[in-house]
Amino acid sequence: RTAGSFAAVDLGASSGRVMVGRVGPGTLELTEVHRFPNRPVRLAEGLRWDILALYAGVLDGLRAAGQIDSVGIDSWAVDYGLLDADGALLGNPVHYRDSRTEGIAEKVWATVPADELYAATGLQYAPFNTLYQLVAARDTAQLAAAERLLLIPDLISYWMTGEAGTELTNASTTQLIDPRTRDWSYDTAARLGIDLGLFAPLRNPGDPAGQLLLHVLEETGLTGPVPVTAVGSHDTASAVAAVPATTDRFAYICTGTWSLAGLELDAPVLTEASRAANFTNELGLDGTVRYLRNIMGLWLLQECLRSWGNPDLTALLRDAAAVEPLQAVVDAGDAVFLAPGRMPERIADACRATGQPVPATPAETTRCILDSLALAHRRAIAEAQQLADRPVDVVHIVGGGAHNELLCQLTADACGLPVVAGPAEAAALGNVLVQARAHGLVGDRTAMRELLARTQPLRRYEPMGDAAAWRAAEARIAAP
Ligand code: LFR
Repeated sequence: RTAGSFAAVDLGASSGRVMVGRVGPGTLELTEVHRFPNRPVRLAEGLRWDILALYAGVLDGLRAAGQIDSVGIDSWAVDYGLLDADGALLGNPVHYRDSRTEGIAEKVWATVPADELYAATGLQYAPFNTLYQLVAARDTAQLAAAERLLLIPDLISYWMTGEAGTELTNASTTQLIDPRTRDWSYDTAARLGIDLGLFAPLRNPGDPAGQLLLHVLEETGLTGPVPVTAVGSHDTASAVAAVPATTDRFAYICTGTWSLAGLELDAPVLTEASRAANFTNELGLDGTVRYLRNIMGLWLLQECLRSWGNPDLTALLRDAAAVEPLQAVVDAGDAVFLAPGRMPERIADACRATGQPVPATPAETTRCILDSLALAHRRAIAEAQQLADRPVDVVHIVGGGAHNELLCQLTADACGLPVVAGPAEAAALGNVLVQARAHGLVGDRTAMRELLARTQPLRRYEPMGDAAAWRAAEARIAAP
């Protein structure tokens, strides 16, 4: 066999899609066959994912995909569904932006101090790490009734195949994995009373993950057997796998709802300085570590667009490009922006609190957001190089933000490095390539990246402008 078709199910925080990748000798083509909204639902009990709507979208996508050689599933990280002893889902999975984890970290750190937690798991502090979610859920009727915990892509995979597993790259975002052993951090779980028996056995990207069940074949019109292949089921792991780098000296920014900015390393960085800088060591393909920082990302803009009644984005970005640069910036890494709602007001508040001019129009607010993201990209990439002692010559921007020319140019300017933008559908491409590799159609990670660099349209941005202006802007939001 020299060619194959692979369906990539890629679920993001604001939309899901099913893409079909055709891989042949030296060729890689991706087609979107179905896209559907992901609309979280606010209930009295809190913010929930509409997981059945997502699964229905996945099935629609597979029906549109036509006959394929395999399916792979990736999604956002950390969240999960609980199953009872009969294998039925208990309730709607809780959204990572739900407020149930407020104040939980302090409770956890009283048992396992933050520095010990970092040394054991290498994970940044984020209130939504699965570990904090599970501590927040302690004593709930739902957790007491649960026999199984499946991370979101593993849940979708379980519904399609009847087989339960825990894919490693996504497991690494739970804060219950030791990035050195790439196995559970048994000690961390025991100290916090978290039952690791809830988790299904670990599996690696490329592992077989079962076959579509009969009723799934019927629903989708596919002819069996159709295997499901484990991929980097954390979307960011799949996206990093699809960074079209042609050198080792690269940094990446995976842009979408979040900006995930950092480096691909061979080993975790678990120093105190790294902890203080809140860098995370998530696991990637083939024993790599995704050493990166979470930045609020285009969420800031998405939430503003929602408040403004969804105006035309192209026009807004054109107007933002004409606004005077760096008038006001906010700390795009600040967790104050995590929750939904009132985003233009919250950005204005942050500008006011740091004694800067308050953006008055949507164009000014948009410019403030993009300048702030570029500044946060600059900081993350500078600090990652320093903390890991790994200098880079180029920054790759993959994911949805690769289409945002202003963001790409500002990032090049702020970092003082060339930016190579694309592919926008990196997560789906990484998903497809891992399946293709498991089916013997592509070589190692380097070969995958060469194929991407040769086949995907990329755009290069050279740094321009005034480096001192970015340094000055950074000083305006630096902690006192
Ligand atoms: C990006 C992402 C990030 C993760 C966040 C929450 O889609 O997966 O990597 O930190 O969502 O799960």
